[in-house]
Amino acid sequence: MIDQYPVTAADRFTFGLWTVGNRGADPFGSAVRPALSPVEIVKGLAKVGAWGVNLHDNDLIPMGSSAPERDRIVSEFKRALSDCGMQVPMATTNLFSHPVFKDGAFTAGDSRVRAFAVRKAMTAIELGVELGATTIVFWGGREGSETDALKDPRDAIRWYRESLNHLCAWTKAQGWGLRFALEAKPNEPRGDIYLATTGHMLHFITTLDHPQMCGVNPEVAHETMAGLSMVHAVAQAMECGKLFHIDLNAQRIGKYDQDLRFGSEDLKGAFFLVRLLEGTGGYPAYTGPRHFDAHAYRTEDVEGVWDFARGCMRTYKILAVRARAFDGDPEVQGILQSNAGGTAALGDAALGGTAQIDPDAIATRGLRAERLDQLAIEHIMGVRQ
Ligand code: DIG
Ligand code: MN
Ligand code: MN
Repeated sequence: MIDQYPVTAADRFTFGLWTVGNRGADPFGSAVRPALSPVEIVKGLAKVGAWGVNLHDNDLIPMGSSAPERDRIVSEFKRALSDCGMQVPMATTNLFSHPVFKDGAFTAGDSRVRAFAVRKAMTAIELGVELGATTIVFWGGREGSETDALKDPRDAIRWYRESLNHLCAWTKAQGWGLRFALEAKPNEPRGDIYLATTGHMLHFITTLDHPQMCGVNPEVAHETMAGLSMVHAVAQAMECGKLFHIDLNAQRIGKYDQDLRFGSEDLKGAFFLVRLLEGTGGYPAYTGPRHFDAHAYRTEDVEGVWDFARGCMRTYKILAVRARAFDGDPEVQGILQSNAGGTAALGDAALGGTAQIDPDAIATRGLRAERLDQLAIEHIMGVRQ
């Protein structure tokens, strides 16, 4: 049977080494799957049709590796990338695993830790550049608190800014043309994480010395954990030109960070997110990588991991077709057009015409959102072409 949703390099699907390399350990149980080497992951992702692979520094190079060992590992990885035609569009730094970061990295109260974190990030950025990355993600997993008795959040934010300002200035001086994408999360592993949502990050960027090189990396699970709309977070980032990267996965509200297969929860939210990214609703499409920051269920063996990876990409492709069909549906367009009259830009004419506005008549008008949403549901369910 011909696959109607073939994955191609043009889809720009990427996975992190840590995603398909996740061994299924959780806070209550040890690993259930064997470790996959970075080279095995590159080969496996190429086989399922991914375009690229992302990494934290220590996903590839164990902390404490000697320079010759580091060079050997990188050389072997680069050979696998070349053999498989895989890209490395994004790189990031692990600023959360080592115990030294227990009170944060860029926001640690101990300035020696902050300096160590900035130096580690600089080394990770150099690795990313060596592998061809153009985007550097910063996820401040340990930048938070369990008790605010320990430090004033204003000190933490100031230290965060100081670290990023240094990294922006240093990176710009190298002439690499990199962009930084800041990733928000409301909690876990810290009780509360500073700059908890994409909205917080968008404001924080405006306070930096080099805001133009900084954008956001919203994640479905993280906005959902905060009880917020990922669609609205991404739309706001796109509207101000700050969607530099995106972490796609799935999440049930009110739970720990599940990092589930894309589209496996809240299918309607995934549909409207894909509609934004694909630009079928009239605004420009997102042109960056479609990165799946997710992992397979603990129940899975290695074959199940590749089922997970295929599922992420296939669901995205199916929803992209459904979104195009939805926006190409004459009945959908008819309802959208019937509501388009009130979207004229506010101006003298509109304000001048306020005398003709009959608020009571407008208040009684129905918008046919029920029919429109039913059409969306039917396109998602595949019963309407
Ligand atoms: C978790 O959501 C974070 C880390 O996996 C990584 O730093 C970032 C990259 O997408 N997402
Ligand atoms: Mn993420
Ligand atoms: Mn997550």
